[in-house]
Amino acid sequence: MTLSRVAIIKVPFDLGAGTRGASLGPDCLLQEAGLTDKLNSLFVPYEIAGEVGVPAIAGTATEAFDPAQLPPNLKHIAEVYAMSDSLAEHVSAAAASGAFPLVLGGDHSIAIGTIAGLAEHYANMGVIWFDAHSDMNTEHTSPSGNIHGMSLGISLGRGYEPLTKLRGICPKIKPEHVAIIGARSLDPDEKQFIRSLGVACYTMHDIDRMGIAKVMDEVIRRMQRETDGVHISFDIDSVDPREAPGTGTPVKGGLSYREAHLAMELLYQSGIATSAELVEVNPSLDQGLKTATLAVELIGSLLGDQIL
Ligand code: B3U
Ligand code: MN
Ligand code: MN
Repeated sequence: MTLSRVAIIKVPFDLGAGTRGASLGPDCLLQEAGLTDKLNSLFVPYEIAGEVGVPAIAGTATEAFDPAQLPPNLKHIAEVYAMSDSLAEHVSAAAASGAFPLVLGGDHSIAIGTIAGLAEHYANMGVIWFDAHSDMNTEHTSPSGNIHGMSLGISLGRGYEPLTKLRGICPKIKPEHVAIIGARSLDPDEKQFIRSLGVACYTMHDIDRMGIAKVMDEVIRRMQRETDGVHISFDIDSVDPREAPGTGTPVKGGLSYREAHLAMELLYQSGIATSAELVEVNPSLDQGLKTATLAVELIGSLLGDQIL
C-alpha cells in the first residue's frame, strides 16, 4: 500500500442522495469522530489536499447544462456534473503526487468523480465496492432519480453520456475488475446488468455461506493478478444498521462490525489498495457519533490499525 502520504479530499456533497445530511460527513469524521487523531496515532502522514462542495461549484453548475434541456430522472445533474469534474481534478492531482487519495463524502455520487480522476492513472484499476446496493441504475431504470444509485454503472460506461464520458476516458473501469461486497438490495434491472456483464457480486447470502475471509481472499487474489491499482469505495450502508444507523438508505441484514473490520484488515495486509473513499455517513441521522466513529475505525483498519 502506498502509504507515504494520505491526501484527504473532503466532499461535503449530498445532492446525489434522496435525503440531505451526508454533506456533514467530512467534518464530522475528521473532527468530532476523531479521524485526524486516529491517523496521528497510526503515524500515518496526511494532508487535507482539497475540498469540493456545492458552494464552490455554484458558478459552474449552471454553465454546463441548459436548464431547458435537463434530462429527466437525474436529480441535481448540473451540480453532480460540476462536483464530479472538480473532484476528478483533485483526485488526479493527488494520485499524480504519489499520495494515497482518501476521499470523504458525501453521498455515493462522488464516486463518479473519484474514479474519473483515478482512471487517468490506472489502465486496469480494480474497484472494491462495499455497499448494500449496487448503484448500477441509469436514468432509465432508477426508481428514484437519485444519482448516488447510478455511480458504479456510470463508471462502467452505462448511463448518461456527459457523466460516462467525463474527462474523456470511457468506460473508466472494466466489469471484470469490479467486486461488489455486501449487496442485499438490488433493483431488477441492476440484477440483469450484473449478470450480463459478469460483475463479481458477493451478496450477503454469499458472505453468509463463504465467510468474509474467503470472500476477501478471492477478491484480493483476483485483483493482484489482473489490476494495476485498487480503489476501495466504502458505502457505510454495507454495514448492518444496528452498527451503522446514521445513513440515508439503511437495509437490514448487513455486514457485522467484525466482518467489516476484518475486510479492511485483510486489505491492509494485502497491500493492494491505492486509494479509498468513505461515503453515506449522515450525521443528522446518527445515534450520537456511532456511525461516524465506526467509519473512522474502519478507515483506521484499512490504513494499518491492528488489534495486536
Ligand atoms: N437502488 C435504489 C436505492 C439506492 C441506491 N443507492 C442507495 N439507495 N443509497 C436507487 O434509488 O437507485
Ligand atoms: Mn452506494
Ligand atoms: Mn448503499
